[in-house]
Amino acid sequence: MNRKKFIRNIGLGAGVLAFSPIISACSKEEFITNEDFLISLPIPDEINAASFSLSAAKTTTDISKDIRLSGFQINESFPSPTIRKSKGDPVNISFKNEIGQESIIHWHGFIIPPDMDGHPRDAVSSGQNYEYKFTVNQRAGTYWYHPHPDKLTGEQVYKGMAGFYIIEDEEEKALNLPSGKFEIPLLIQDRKVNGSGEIVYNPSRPEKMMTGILGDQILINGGPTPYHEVESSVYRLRLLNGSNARIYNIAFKDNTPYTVIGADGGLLPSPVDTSELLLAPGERADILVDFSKFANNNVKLISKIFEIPSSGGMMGNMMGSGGSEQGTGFSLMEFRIDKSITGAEFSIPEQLSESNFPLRSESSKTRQIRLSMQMMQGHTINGKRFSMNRVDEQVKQGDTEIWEFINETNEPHPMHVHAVQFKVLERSGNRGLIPTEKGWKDTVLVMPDERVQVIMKFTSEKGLYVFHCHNLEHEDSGMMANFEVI
Ligand SMILES: [Cu+2]
Repeated sequence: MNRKKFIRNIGLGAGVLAFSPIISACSKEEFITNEDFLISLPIPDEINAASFSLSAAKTTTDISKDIRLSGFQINESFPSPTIRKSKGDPVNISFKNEIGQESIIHWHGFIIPPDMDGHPRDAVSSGQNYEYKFTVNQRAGTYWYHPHPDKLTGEQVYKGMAGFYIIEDEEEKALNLPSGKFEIPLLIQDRKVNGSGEIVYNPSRPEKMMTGILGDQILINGGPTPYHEVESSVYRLRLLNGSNARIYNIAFKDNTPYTVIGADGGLLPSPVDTSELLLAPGERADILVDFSKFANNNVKLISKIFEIPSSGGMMGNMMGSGGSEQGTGFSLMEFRIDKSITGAEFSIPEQLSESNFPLRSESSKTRQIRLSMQMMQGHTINGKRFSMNRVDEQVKQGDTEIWEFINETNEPHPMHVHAVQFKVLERSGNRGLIPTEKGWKDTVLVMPDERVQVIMKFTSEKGLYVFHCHNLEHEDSGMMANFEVI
């Protein structure tokens, strides 16, 4: 391995002081970066057909000359192929499972019938197929797909099964946003690489029980800290955090601001400029970046250091075999700007989409969803671990409800509700709402001690769906629950 890794210590992070003297002996790493940027950014192939197969099988691939992945691939592709469709297009997808474990695919962010949603009870054994037939009748946006079997989701996503599912519609097309080579999907994942250069799924006990698996090797679209050549003009980056547990704070190294135009469920009502943005596992952000604004020719997209109040990450670190704690800074990739090529002028419209979020006054009920950690039990929702056939919540079809996620643990939990898009109403504490929370969401980050209220209207078909933490080790250890639309 000839990769250069720079780790700089800045002493104790503020969060550490809450712990015992033994634990406070560790220091917070400010930045981990691979400065080589040797690999050109891979762009996954696109599927546009009305009928197609997704065949999952065991594979071993060299993802660089130093790093090998023995995992699972869909259609022999890592990451999985990007599916791109228009709103209203019917689709027939045959999922063929040949990975040696049970599996099922979930279409993250879609409002589709319960037997199409990839509920863990629909998992099929290896050697079997699952046939999907549905129509997506919801807003354009950056959605994605990944496996969802009970207790095995973390391993299967980690080993390579995850891809974009992009939906387009007329409202979005009318804006003429950057497209073609000016529209770049970026799937961000972290991985642990062992001494022989193998990516292995081996969460340590503290990672399983507390932090989720945390690695120090960043992969963008499966490429280790890659580079990408761009022109001196405006690009649309579709960011997807497909990591099991790691949260990123998306920024450019020189702090150049960018414009957030979309979130999980598509375009925001209006653009928001920022220079950093938290993106938790499962979340997406659509951003516009004007590369003519950068002073240098080479700019690094990074995850900027951030604090998590009373995070258990240090504990995971202390007990060995985990990657750097949550909040550590990382280089993600490098953009190389060719300043001699300037694209067409693009001015960002002041209004992007019509906002018709549900109002507080329309809500018929407020449900409290307690996220807790119990001795010998692990992570729970309202005191219980997931049980396949127990119905935990019932909601009336057509009703609008407020759900209040209450984090009673010292870990962050990105909470995802299937079959709806919601609007974040408020968050306790100082953080307030972040730019992506001005739009439609299906996953919301709930930090330790926070209470976050979201409002949503249940318009999906009647039946059983799940909601869960999108830290996949938390999900697999039981932080998931069933809700039934009646
Ligand atoms: Cu969690």
